[in-house]
Amino acid sequence: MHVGGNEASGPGEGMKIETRRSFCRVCHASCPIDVDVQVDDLAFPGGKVVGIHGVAEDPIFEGFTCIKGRQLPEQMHQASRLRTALRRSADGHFEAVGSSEAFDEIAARLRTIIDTRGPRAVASYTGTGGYQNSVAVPTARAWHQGFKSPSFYTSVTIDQPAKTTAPFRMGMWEAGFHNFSDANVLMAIGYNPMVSSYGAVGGLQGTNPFTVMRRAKKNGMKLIVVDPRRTELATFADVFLQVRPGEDPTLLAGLIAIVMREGLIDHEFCERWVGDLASLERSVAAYTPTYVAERCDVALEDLFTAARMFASGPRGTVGTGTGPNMAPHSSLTEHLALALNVICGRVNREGDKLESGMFLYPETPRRAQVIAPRLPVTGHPARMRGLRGYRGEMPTATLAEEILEPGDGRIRALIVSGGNPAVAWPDQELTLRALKDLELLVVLDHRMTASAELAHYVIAPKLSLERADIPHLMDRWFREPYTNYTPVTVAANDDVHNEWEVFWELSRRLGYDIALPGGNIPMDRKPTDDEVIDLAYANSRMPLGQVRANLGVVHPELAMVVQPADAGATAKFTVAPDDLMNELAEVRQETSGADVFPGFTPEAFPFRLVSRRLKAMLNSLGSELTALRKSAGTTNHAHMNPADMDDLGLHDDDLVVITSPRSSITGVVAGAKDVRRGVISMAHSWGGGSLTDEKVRDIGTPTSRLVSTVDGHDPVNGMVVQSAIPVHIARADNLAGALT
Ligand SMILES: Nc1nc2c(c(=O)[nH]1)N[C@H]1C(S)=C(S)[C@@H](COP(=O)(O)OP(=O)(O)OC[C@H]3O[C@@H](n4cnc5c(=O)[nH]c(N)nc54)[C@H](O)[C@@H]3O)O[C@H]1N2
Ligand SMILES: Nc1nc2c(c(=O)[nH]1)N[C@H]1C(S)=C(S)[C@@H](COP(=O)(O)OP(=O)(O)OC[C@H]3O[C@@H](n4cnc5c(=O)[nH]c(N)nc54)[C@H](O)[C@@H]3O)O[C@H]1N2
Ligand code: SF4
Ligand SMILES: [Mo]
Repeated sequence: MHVGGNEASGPGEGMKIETRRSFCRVCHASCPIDVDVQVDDLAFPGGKVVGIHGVAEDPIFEGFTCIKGRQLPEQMHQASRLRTALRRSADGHFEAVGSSEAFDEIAARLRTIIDTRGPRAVASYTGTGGYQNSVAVPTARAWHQGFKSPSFYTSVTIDQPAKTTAPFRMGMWEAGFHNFSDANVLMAIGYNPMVSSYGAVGGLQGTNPFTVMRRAKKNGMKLIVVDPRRTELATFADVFLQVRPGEDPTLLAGLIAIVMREGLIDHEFCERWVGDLASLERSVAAYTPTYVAERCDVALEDLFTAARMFASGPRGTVGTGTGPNMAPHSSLTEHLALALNVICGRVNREGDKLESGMFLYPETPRRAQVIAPRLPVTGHPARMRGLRGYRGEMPTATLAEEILEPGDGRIRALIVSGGNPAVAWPDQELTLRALKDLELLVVLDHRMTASAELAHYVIAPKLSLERADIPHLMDRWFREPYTNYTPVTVAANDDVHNEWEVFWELSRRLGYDIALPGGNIPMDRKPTDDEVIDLAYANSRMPLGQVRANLGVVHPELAMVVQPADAGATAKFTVAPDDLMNELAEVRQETSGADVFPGFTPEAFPFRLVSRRLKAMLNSLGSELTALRKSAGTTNHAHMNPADMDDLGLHDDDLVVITSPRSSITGVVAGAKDVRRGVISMAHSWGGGSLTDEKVRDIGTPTSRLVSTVDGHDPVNGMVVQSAIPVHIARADNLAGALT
């Protein structure tokens, strides 16, 4: 303990400050932090968070934090933070209510719905805010299993679901693709880790991204970036393909065709492990370099350079991010990227070491062999579009219709755990109608969001520093076999709950069990966060006691080493499955990716709206925090190339109406030379729960209103088009004009 503040955190003289080690959970990156806690303020018996610092001695983060994580003091203690449960009264007002009373009432309503409509009628949706909590998803999932309700949803199915489904269909390499750490080349298609901390297969993750990228470049790594916007990542690129959005399947088919025609593939590897190489070669044949260069609008020479640079490796991967995974034909794109890795043999071989320790999950064999392809989509049927659940969850793009569509199994109750459907789910108009139609909507959020405003009950959550936790997402992606853990940093002293506690409170009242891998959560007494973590991660490769004793430690001796293939290993990759190769043939007949929208014409919708992340926001979170609002601004600008603005007679700060085949939003234009022509680049999940945009300059507008749940949906995983959306842009001379 020391007395007095330090300059970085700014607490005043004479305060008693304790510095406690934790890690940030505002986003998934899990940056280690030192938290200055004032312990002598009587108004904060659990401790007051007054400063956040990076941990310079951490072996992989080296002191890195971002602007969002540094706002934890304000997030924890700002006046507008919800600290008690709220109940919507008959006249529409919210009133504070003790959470115990709220849980009694919610459980009673759930009882009636389950008894009269069946368990399917009760759904939950865990969003990004819940996902950063290591026990939220396991508990919500197990809660549903406790009363046999299949209606478990998360934001993953509207994020990059092809990341789940495509590897199953192609087959997986047990030892994984090449690591980033010793890559000679990296091809990054539509992701931007410098802002998002997201890094795709074999890609750069958010662990100190700028320093790590500079080092990799210094060591000679070649970088190919494919993005309609010259992103922060693209500034490091050796080759930058500033593609037309929505044309990634064409680009990838073209790259595969060049690599195959020039004999640059790994023949020996393909001979042994690929079952249908000739079919792939036939399927990409029509994607000639001139056709591809023209359709994607990249220089022919750059296309060849990228293909040859990637193929010469010898180590490194191609990976995709949310851009192409939200554009038309997302499963096909993801598949072709994986196939390019496979035919170039970019997998870990016998004796190679895996980069991440994957300490929190059960140890599985890591042999240099293929896990046979299989269809992953075998879950409970959705009632829409012939879709099904996969990996134990249901596709979120159907949830609004599951609520609205009459019939057996109709969803009547929804618990939202750290999500903001009103601005994030595809088709805002449909989503708002659905949320208002529910018999019971419970939202677990510390902010009064557009979704919370529609709830019957809002439950106030513990925030990250009030919870014990493990970095369950990064554990698979850390660039080294690294462990971390945080105990509770400051004790909560309001009527707030960890996500697991909410499901536990309801289960106790309903008489259901929550069965986790290590056993049932005790119902006769309230366990601690740590006990629940132990139950949820009971089969971890490293016992959790050992994880807790190793905070921010790299364990080189525990790296997994790839074992030889079994003598009888026969499974092979399917790089050219019939359905996807048929889709590839259809793509060749399109004029552009936007053809997936019925009625699309290039004249009616000449622009493409692409999605992006902002460094000072996390989806809809951020504008309530002073420094983030100052950095991000109060609207999600429609970033446009100045030459396009000139053509349309637009100036910075002008209002425009952006119209897609589905709907319209109003936007505020900002000139951006880094955006290619014909494109507008906008962040998602802004705005509120109104379909008119009079507050566009104050709160922005949600791009999700432009999106349809039907047009261009993926037949396997139900993913919809949320980027590369065809749009028309017209100047709105005043706001009234914009609203017509
Ligand atoms: N058009 C379009 N649509 C998109 C996207 C796009 O790019 N374009 N992106 C998609 C993607 S990738 C995603 S992930 C989704 C995002 O969809 P959501 O995850 O539903 O949206 P968020 O705005 O991230 O909502 C997270 C909420 O969690 C709350 N929260 C933060 N911390 C905590 C906590 O500790 N506990 C609890 N209980 N709550 C907390 C925040 O206040 C916030 O309201 O949107 C998808 N929709
Ligand atoms: N600071 C910050 N960090 C975040 C988030 C945030 O909101 N803010 N959100 C978190 C979430 S929920 C997620 S899922 C991850 C996402 O992480 P990323 O996938 O890295 O997300 P973005 O930074 O939006 O990068 C997507 C890129 O795709 C490009 N793009 C758009 N359409 C296309 C297309 O059709 N083709 C190609 N080739 N490129 C295209 C965009 O221009 C953009 O540069 O980030 C997470 N991290
Ligand atoms: S990148 Fe920023 S928000 Fe994400 S964990 Fe690190 S400090 Fe927190
Ligand atoms: Mo996401």
